[in-house]
Amino acid sequence: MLSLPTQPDGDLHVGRPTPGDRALFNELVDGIFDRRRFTNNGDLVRELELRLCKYLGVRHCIPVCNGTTGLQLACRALKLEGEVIVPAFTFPATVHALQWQGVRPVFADVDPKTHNLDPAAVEKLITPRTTGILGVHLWGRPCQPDIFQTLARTHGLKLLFDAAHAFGAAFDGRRIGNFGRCEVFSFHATKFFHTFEGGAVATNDDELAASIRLMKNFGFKGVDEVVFLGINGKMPEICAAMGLANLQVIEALLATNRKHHDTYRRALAKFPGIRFLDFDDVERANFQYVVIEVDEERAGLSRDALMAHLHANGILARRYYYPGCHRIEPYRSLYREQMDRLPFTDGLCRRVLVLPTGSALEESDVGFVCENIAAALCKKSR
Ligand code: T4K
Repeated sequence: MLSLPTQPDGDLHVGRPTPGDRALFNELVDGIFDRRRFTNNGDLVRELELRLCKYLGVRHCIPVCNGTTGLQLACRALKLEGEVIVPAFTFPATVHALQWQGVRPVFADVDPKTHNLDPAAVEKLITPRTTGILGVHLWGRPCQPDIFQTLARTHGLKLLFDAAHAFGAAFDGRRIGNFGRCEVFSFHATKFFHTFEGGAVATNDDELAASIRLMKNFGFKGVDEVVFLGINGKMPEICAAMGLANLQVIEALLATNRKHHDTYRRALAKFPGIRFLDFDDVERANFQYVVIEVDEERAGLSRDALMAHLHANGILARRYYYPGCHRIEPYRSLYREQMDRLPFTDGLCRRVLVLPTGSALEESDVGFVCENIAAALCKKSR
């Protein structure tokens, strides 16, 4: 027998995964073994795709091995080249997907109120070299996809979205997955909806979907006919089983996230220097991240001091997405001239702290985190 630790390593982490419907998962895994079909577009992957399409109301939702590969496939299938405008306030994978394809990322600043890409800042950066806009629905809140669609149409640009955080979110009554030329989800274990590792490219464009399907399977059209350059972007059956088990609990998880978010807000919004994001009526967020901004002057302590206090008490809050993609390699070396022109992004990188949430936390855990934050703030203001 293997001797592995059986105790959980603490649930007060940002990113604790949801186990989904475990009985269904186990049943599906038995089926995988019975059929001996482990990967290569098996029954469960096909079933997951059907269910995802139905849930999102989209024509195609192609499962892939992770969100990063999904972004790379999308960038390549859209033939992005030259320059593409993208936020720097995002996970590195968003920008890596462009650079990996030899596309120059041009960083636009974000709106400090929403944390999402600012359309006015994007418009100012459009040049004859621009071929596309890569928006990010940060924290699972839609990033004004209607405005970006108009902007892309006006300037003849390709528009795609990194929807890594936004599964289950909607804008103006339409689910994320239906905007731009395509939208890419991450189904990583830390995400609202996950497949352990995984992702999907959602699109209503049949031609684009056909080339992504070929590309994610080495370019194979038939059993031994390869029609163009591809990679291995396939999702295995075990991951699809997790996805199907998670789809069963998605509404309950959304309700839990919403409840935790509201509890945090009720307990903490009264403290000077702590700000929560406000949500618009046209947006349906999934609340998978509880994001606060710590204004050092008004709060009496810095974001980093608050984070250190929480870590010392076993609460693993995270300062996503510090220090911003413009300040990490290879971008800070390659694009020095872009470093100091993102004041709102830099401000958020100094102030934002993400708090633990999700199904691993009880209401009392959220209370414990709030008490610890309150204690740190009160101590400093005494
Ligand atoms: N675009 C955006 C905007 C993204 O946020 C991401 C991924 C992508 C694209 C790329 O999608 P993928 O290729 O990953 O599908 C984590 C995730 O690894 C990453 O997927 C995610 N974004 C990012 C926001 O979070 P780290 O570096 O923070 O991971 P790590 O290992 O520090 O884990 C975070 C916390 O979660 C820890 O406190 C431990 C906890 N955890 C994690 C795992 C994996 C668990 O408790 N159990 C687990 O199984 O990036």
